[in-house]
Amino acid sequence: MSEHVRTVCLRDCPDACGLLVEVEDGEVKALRGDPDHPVTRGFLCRRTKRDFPSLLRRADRIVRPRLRTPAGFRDVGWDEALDLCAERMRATIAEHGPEAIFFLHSGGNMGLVGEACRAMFDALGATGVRGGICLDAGEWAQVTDFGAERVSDWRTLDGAAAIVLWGRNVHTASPHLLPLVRKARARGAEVVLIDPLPTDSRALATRFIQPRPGRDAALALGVARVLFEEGGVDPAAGAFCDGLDGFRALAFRRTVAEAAAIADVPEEAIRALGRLYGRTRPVATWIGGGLQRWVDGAETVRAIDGLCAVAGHVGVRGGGAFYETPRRRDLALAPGKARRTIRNALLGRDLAATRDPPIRVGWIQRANPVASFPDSLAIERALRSLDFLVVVDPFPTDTAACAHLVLPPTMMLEHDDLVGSYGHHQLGLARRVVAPPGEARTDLEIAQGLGRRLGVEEAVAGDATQWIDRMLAPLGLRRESLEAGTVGRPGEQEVAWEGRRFGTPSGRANLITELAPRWEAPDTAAADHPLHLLTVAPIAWQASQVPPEDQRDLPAVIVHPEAPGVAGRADGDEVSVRTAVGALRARLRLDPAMRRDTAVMFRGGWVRFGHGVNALVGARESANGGQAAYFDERARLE
Ligand SMILES: Nc1nc2c(c(=O)[nH]1)N[C@H]1C(S)=C(S)[C@@H](COP(=O)(O)OP(=O)(O)OC[C@H]3O[C@@H](n4cnc5c(=O)[nH]c(N)nc54)[C@H](O)[C@@H]3O)O[C@H]1N2
Ligand SMILES: Nc1nc2c(c(=O)[nH]1)N[C@H]1C(S)=C(S)[C@@H](COP(=O)(O)OP(=O)(O)OC[C@H]3O[C@@H](n4cnc5c(=O)[nH]c(N)nc54)[C@H](O)[C@@H]3O)O[C@H]1N2
Ligand code: SF4
Ligand SMILES: [Mo]
Repeated sequence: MSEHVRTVCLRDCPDACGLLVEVEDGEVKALRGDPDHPVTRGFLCRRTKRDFPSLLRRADRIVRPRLRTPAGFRDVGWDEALDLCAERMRATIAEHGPEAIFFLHSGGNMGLVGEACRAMFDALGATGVRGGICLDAGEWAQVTDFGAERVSDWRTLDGAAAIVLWGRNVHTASPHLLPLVRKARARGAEVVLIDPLPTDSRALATRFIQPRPGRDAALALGVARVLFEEGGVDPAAGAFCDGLDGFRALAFRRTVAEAAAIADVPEEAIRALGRLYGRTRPVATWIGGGLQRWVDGAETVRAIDGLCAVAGHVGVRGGGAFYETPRRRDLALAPGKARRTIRNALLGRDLAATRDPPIRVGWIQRANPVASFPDSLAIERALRSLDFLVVVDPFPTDTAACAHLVLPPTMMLEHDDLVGSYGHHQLGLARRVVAPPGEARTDLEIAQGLGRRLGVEEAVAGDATQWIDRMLAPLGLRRESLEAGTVGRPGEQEVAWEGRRFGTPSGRANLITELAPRWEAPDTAAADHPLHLLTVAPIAWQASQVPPEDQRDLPAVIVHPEAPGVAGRADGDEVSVRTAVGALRARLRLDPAMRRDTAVMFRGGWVRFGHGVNALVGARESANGGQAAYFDERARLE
């Protein structure tokens, strides 16, 4: 007998789908998209629909606590494991103070209850992290420009006269936009894709602009200049924007031809985009995460925000500058704040260099920094030099390989939780649909087990149901209200910033008026490392949750057949990709649709299989927002 259970997807993805799970004999038989979910509308991506059930039952799944011994890892009971953790932490606190304990949590699972460990470590006084590896520069930009991050209901796209996918690879990163964009195009809307990479999203586009990576601010300001010159600025812009004169002056610092040269696109492409933004109403712009993974990333998003605002597309139905929306907004999260923080983007360096006290013990949960964070080999070295490292992960990842103790958590479909999307407005309830394998425990139970032993159990008290009710209370919702399906956040505006009333102190959009782009400095990297190295998300896998069998061959590096370093080599040849921080063997793939100055590799692979692309990526932070500037990396082929 099979039954069908309604739940939500907890993977790190803006779509936050509604799932219908078919369960038979206690096993997940099939996953389907919830037809009643307003964004999911009955379909799922492949990485979850096809591959997630097998991930749950993978042979290498860790199902019991594992302790490192001189002879290798051995299974231990939970009591022994947690007693040992508590003993090591107490000893560290006694010798150095609680800040010598470091705590890291990332996006392996987006369930909010499972973040309980954060409250426990905050109560303890441990060191946390600041800045981010994901979308933080763009977050900083949108908060600066509009006072907060907001997106309109995706269904308002039915009113868009044009859609600009600015650095957003819809196919890979948010597939539930696809039907909306296709529908808009079918009724005659223009669809523009702006991406240095010839992604699959090209098939959606009526126009494709392929700029030099990292130069989108120049492109946006060139378009803004065309708007000012040709009367495309909203006549009321002065009433709903602060800094209009300064933004105009910034746009006029370069001619359109100069902007085109900086972005390496035809001048006519900028002029045509200026006419689109100036004459077509409304335009919905979807800003991708990729273009903010640069040192100038926040300024790039600000320039695009400014362009969308002055043209009058923000705050109207069918338009908008869509980026993300805070997934935890208005929920009563456990109180607490890390007493000290180190930088996510410079994790390896900060782990090793922090003093008074130094970091001696680490706890890593729902994160695989050795595969996923920049300069990953420096992180690996720093983790291996700790006195004691605990990693809570269902798989023997590169990070788990550095641990003294690995604790097995339940995964999505194995525990109850609450999720808020960072792409749209729905809040959903995740359910325990199947029993976890072996002795896996929920992230909440693991935090509670340690909290009890360290005298901070208050910070993590209550079962998942109580946590969910408490978090929902400020919204006037209870867990039961979400049982029949996801619900839209109460009070959320269907049209973000409707009526052009923004969340800034003045209530007006705050336009960027200063920009000191690094591209104006001499390009010293170019001679040695002529290629921009973009390490982007693969369509087939979620971040670093990549099974070993998919990492048997060398990782691919895709370049133009006439890119520097290709001469004399053929598709399929082995090459070495070298950057200022490392080198990796790779399989050459030639694609004439690539720019000649750009190479692409896929993120997520593991160091131990020779797929750890972040061994090639230097650690640097964006000038604003503390974002890891992964894409500000140069490479050469050898
Ligand atoms: N070069 C390069 N690197 C990047 C990026 C890039 O563009 N380029 N993008 C970055 C971005 S946007 C992100 S968000 C990060 C993602 O990188 P990570 O934050 O490392 O995310 P994942 O690999 O999805 O998950 C981390 C771990 O959580 C584990 N996990 C899964 N479910 C659970 C659970 O329920 N409980 C616990 N405790 N663990 C679980 C998984 O097995 C995995 O090992 O990667 C970043 N890395
Ligand atoms: N299949 C799959 N889907 C995922 C993930 C995954 O691992 N696999 N990860 C999820 C995560 S963690 C996140 S944060 C979200 C968002 O994931 P993101 O990685 O933020 O995805 P995009 O928003 O599509 O941004 C990536 C695009 O930015 C482009 N780009 C890079 N640099 C530039 C530039 O300088 N200019 C312009 N115009 N474009 C540039 C890249 O070429 C790429 O096409 O997606 C989620 N979706
Ligand atoms: S990973 Fe994203 S697209 Fe795939 S099922 Fe989950 S929420 Fe939906
Ligand atoms: Mo992310």
